[in-house]
This record gives sequence, C-alpha cells and structure tokens, in this order.
Amino acid sequence: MLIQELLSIKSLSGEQKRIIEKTIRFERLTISEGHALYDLDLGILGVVASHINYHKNQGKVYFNKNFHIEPTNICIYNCKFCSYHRKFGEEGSWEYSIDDIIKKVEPYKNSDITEIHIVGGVHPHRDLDYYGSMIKQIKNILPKVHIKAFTAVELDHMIKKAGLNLTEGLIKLKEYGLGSIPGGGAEIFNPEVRKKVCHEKSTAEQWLKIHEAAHNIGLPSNATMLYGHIETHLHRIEHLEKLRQLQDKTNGFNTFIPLKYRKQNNSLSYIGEVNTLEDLKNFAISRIFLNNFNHIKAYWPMLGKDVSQITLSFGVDDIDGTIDDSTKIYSMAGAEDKKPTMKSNEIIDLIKNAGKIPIERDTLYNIIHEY
Ligand code: V47
Ligand code: SF4
Repeated sequence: MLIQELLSIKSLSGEQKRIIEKTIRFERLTISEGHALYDLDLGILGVVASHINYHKNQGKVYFNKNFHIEPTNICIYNCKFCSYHRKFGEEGSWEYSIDDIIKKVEPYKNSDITEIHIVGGVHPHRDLDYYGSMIKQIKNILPKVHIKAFTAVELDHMIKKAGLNLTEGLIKLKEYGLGSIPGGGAEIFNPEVRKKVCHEKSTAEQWLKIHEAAHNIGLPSNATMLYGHIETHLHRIEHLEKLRQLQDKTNGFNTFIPLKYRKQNNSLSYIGEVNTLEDLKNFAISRIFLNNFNHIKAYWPMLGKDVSQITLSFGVDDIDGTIDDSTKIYSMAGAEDKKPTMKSNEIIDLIKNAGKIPIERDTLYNIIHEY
C-alpha cells in the first residue's frame, strides 16, 4: 500500500488522518498523538513505521557477531519481573571469577567476534576496579573487541561504592577499556509503576543521568523499555518521550530496544504476557515516535526468531547478534530458545527472506559487510 493511500481509509477519524499526515512528513508527534497511535490498526502502523524506517535505513537490517558474559546472577535487588537473580549460596546462583571469564574469552582469540556484551546482577562485594580489571584482561586477549558493559543500575552501584561522581567513575571505566553501555535497567520510567515492579533499584532520573554523563564523555549507549507487564500505553509513550528528550540533548543513543516482559519463574507471572500483535504495535509505535533515533532493535533471544523476522516489517532495522548461547536472562524467564545461537548465515537468510538487505555492523553501526 502506498502510504498516501492510507488517508483514504474510511474508518479513520479526522484526527487519525492528521496524525498519519504528520508522520508522512516525518514530523515529530506529541505525547497525546503518540498515545493515539495505539488505537490504529496494526496494518496501518506497519505501513507508517516502514515508511519512516525506509527513510532512515533504506531497507538495511543490521546484525553483529557478538557473545555475552554474565559474570554473576547474585543481586542485591529483587525486581519483581526478574527470573534471573539469586542470593548467595542459593540454588542456581553463579559468580565467575576473572579467571573463569578469561577461560570463556580465550576460545574467541581467532574469531571474527566484534563485541562482547557484559551484564549481570548487582553483586554486593564486587567493585569498579574488579570490573575494570575484568575488562582490561579481556582486552589483553581480544584487543580489537568492543566491550559494551554494565547496565546503569550496575554502574550506579559500583560508582557510588568507589566514592566517585558519575563522570569520574565512567572516565575510569573508559580508561579500563569500556566502549559503550547497554540499555538495561531502564524498565519503565513512570515512578508509580517503578515503585511496584522494582522499587529498590536506581530511579528513572538516575538512569537518565548516567546515560547523559556517559554520552558527555564520549561513551555511547543503548536504551530499553520493559513493556507488557502492569504499565499502560501512556506510560510507554512517556518513557519514549524521556528518551527522545535526552537524545535531543546528547545524540548519544545508538539504538532503542523494546524488551517484552517474559513471565516464567518470577513474581509477576500471574499477569501473563502480551500477545504478538501487541509486540508488533509496540515496535511500530517506537519507530514512529522516536524520530531522533536511527535504529530500533528486536532482540531475538527474547522474542524468538520468527517474531523477530516479522518485526522487520514493523519498523525494526536491527536484530542484535549471533549470541553463541551465552545469555540466560531470557531463557530463565521463559523465552523459547534455551540455547540462543544463530550462525551468521542463518541471520543473513532470516533478513533476506524478509526482503531486506543484511548488514554486518560493529557496535557503533559502522558497516563491516553488506550481503
Ligand atoms: O534491565 C529482566 C530485562 C534487561 C526480564 O543494549 C526482562 O544491546 C523480559 O539490558 N522479561 C537486561 N525482560 C537486558 C538488556 C539488554 C538486552 C539485549 C540487548 C541490550 C543492548 C540490552 O532485561 C533488564 C530488564 O529490563 N529483563 N527480566 C523478563 N522476565
Ligand atoms: Fe538484579 Fe537486574 Fe534482576 Fe533487577 S533485573 S533483580 S537489578 S539482576
């Protein structure tokens, strides 16, 4: 369907047509216009999000060659949606030493991996120098690899513990070899919802401050939103608005990643999960609303390969990386793929079969190879 033809759909109200016209002209939507997008038909949202995505990315879909390290799942917090955290000595807990981590990294010495993604629980006894030294020793083995590590919540804790201000702490980690910051810990910014699902961890303001401080010293980052639990559509749009405002200020975000709440083995299980239609709507609306973000990522280990492929027709231009069976956060929360790994060829086929152009990228979206 040509995007202009949308305006002749009879069931649309005048207000809905006006909002669609704004998106056709790539104009920024207000919070109430963004909220109104949730009342639109999924097919219409797909056409509008694809129009914007094509303008930004010309049919390219990005992936990278990466793996994760989750140094520990021992955590001082108890977020209600988290299936992953454990206390000391509890069954299912782990804490890898730096030597354990080096053993995990060494097999990648002659590989073409470009990124290691490191996140874990907020461990009570580990500190900034411990994690800095971990990064440094990984870089000794893989000097060219980009280290994207530590959610703002982990950073908040380790920087406070070191008695440094945010900028000092982040500079120190950058000197150890930190390349960028992943998007986790954002959850949902609304204070009432945050109080109900993760009252102990860093506030929304602190998450935003940490990302701003990182951008200001040349550390780019990603942004996320945990959706599909007790938040409303308006809470989601308000969350996106806060990200859009910070991006206006710093232009330091690489990509936005909506994270679907998965229900197994956590204290929110009783609310269930949203369906795929809601996932696709949410991806499309994120693409439409975040007009100053270049990239929207569908994280395939969380969504599954099939749904991730469909999101490519709903505004998504990135599906993360090869992973190599190195993350447990989502399999422990009920994601279907218990050993998430995709060979590059499988990712390339998945993208090509969706009618898009596969691009291997590095963490900062420099093109490594176009297929
Ligand atoms: O902050 C925890 C989420 C996040 C559940 O930057 C859950 O490239 C769904 O940050 N259901 C950590 N989500 C993961 C993360 C991430 C993932 C992929 C890519 C990037 C990136 C960052 O995982 C947490 C939380 O929002 N999470 N439990 C759950 N049950
Ligand atoms: Fe800890 Fe992160 Fe789980 Fe919250 S989401 S309990 S901070 S590991």
